[in-house]
This record gives sequence, C-alpha cells and structure tokens, in this order.
Amino acid sequence: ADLRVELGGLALANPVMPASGCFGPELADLMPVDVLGAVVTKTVFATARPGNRTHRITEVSHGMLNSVGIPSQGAAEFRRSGLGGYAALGAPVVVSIGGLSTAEYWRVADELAGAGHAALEVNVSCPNLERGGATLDTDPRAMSEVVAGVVARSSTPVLVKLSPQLQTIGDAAKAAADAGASAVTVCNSFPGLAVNPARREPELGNGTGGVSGPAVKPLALRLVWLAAQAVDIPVVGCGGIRSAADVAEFLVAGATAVQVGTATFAQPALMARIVAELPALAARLGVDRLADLIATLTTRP
Ligand code: RRO
Repeated sequence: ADLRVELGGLALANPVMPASGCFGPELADLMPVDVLGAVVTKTVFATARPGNRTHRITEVSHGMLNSVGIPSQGAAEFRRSGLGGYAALGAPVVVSIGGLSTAEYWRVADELAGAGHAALEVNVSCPNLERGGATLDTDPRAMSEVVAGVVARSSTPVLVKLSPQLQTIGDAAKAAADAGASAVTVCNSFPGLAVNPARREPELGNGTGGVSGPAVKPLALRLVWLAAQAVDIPVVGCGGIRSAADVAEFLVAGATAVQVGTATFAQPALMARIVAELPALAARLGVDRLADLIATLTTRP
C-alpha cells in the first residue's frame, strides 16, 4: 500500500507522528524513529523557562491530565544543540514553537530560520500558560497576527495547533488558513481538573490542566471533522489515538495525518507498531493508497 501523505508542501512517508510535548529525542532509545512520518518537538520558547510546579501529570479516567508548563531551553540553545537532539533522529523534524507574546513567537521563528527543520507547528493552544487558562486562539485576530508573522519569517510549511473548542474550531481553522498556515493540528488537550478530596486540593500543582487520551477521542474526532469541512488546508488529527484502527477513524473524519501522544507513555514503541500495521489496515478497508481514506465520511441526509 502507498502510505504517503502530503501536508501542504510537506511530503511524509506515512501519516504518523508523535504529539508535541510527549517525547524528547530519547524516543530513539525506545523505538525506531526513522519509520515515523515526522517527529514533533516539545514547544520551544524564545528564552529558557522552568515549567510549572509539581505534580505536573496525573492519571484520570481513560486518560491523563497534565500541566507541565513547557520547560524550555530557549530557541538559541535548541538550535545550537541540533534542534534539541531531534535532528539526529532520521525523520523530518516539526518544531513546535510557543510564546507569551506575539513578539516572542516571532523571535523563535527568527532564531530558527534555516535551522534544518521540515516545518514549524505554532502552539496557540496551550491550556497551562500564564494566561489564566485562556489560549491565544480564543482571539482570532491575535492568532492571525502571530501566524502571519511566523509564516513571513519561515521558509518551511507552518502548522497551527488549535484548542478543542467546538463552537469556534471552524473559525479558528479559517483564521489560521487565511494567515498562511499550511495545515492545522486538531487538537490540543481539553481543559480539565482532577480533585484530591482528602486534601481539598487539585491533584496538580498548577491547579487545572489539559485532558488527553482515549477519554477525548470522540470529542477530537468531531473537532477534526468540523475543521476539515471549514478549510481547504490539511488537518492533522490528535486526540486519544492508540491503534491503526484509530488512525483510520481520524483519516475518514478528515485528517490527513495523525499525532499520537498519551498512549506512548504506557507503550513507547506503539507508534512503530501502528506504522507497521498501516498496510494491513489499508487492505482491510479496501484502499491502495491510505490517502484515499481522507475525508470520506458520509452522513445520512
Ligand atoms: O507544557 C504543557 O503544559 C502543555 C502544553 Br505547552 C500544551 O500545549 N498542551 C498541553 O497539554 N500541555
């Protein structure tokens, strides 16, 4: 089977990549990374950040809650160290970039110009930053300004990672496309809370966090389906994927590629297994090219 997909100018050998934040380059010690369509880095800020107070991660029903707060070495050090060590892995590198201000996003894009990455993924949807839980993409004009400036500074395709907001996902995807994004990633973790009743406290040091894992898969599928109908650029699906069958669901709903996050904590080699299963999946679903599954969902009139 032909497993290739194209993400707005970024040609991938197959549609499987890790979700940002879940793995560093040590992933290579746990599985063959060069079988992946791409690797996605942790979010890089302009300057070094320590990350949030511990606990940063806790298990919830059918998933995980995190408030990691993006510890980052800063963009200059990231570049100096061979894209934080990701450049040596043998798969195209998608660098996730973040900022607390428009200027910071642009500074990261400037620092990374010509650094050898295959694409940028602009993270406008972290639920755990010093914005009281508000994400940048709740303000489409602010998001457009950030994305347009990153696109202008970049010679690679630019992906934009969006928040899981049912009412606004279509408009957010359109705003990203209009600002020059090559693709949108749908979606980041869902705003959540884990409570420790004995201590009368949140489980996480930062209070709230983002929910991910199988608990969010049907929610993410609906958001992918909506985003894919709203824009002509590709959608990268993310949310609770843990099997080749899940990949098929996201492709049929409208995704061109997928990201695997939470499931890899328990099963580090899972992504390699999913890639190995894709030919059998295509055969089972009756397609020669995996891309023929994309956006094939029919609904009853
Ligand atoms: O590091 C985090 O707390 C984090 C980020 Br930046 C993000 O975009 N999504 C998430 O679930 N956690």
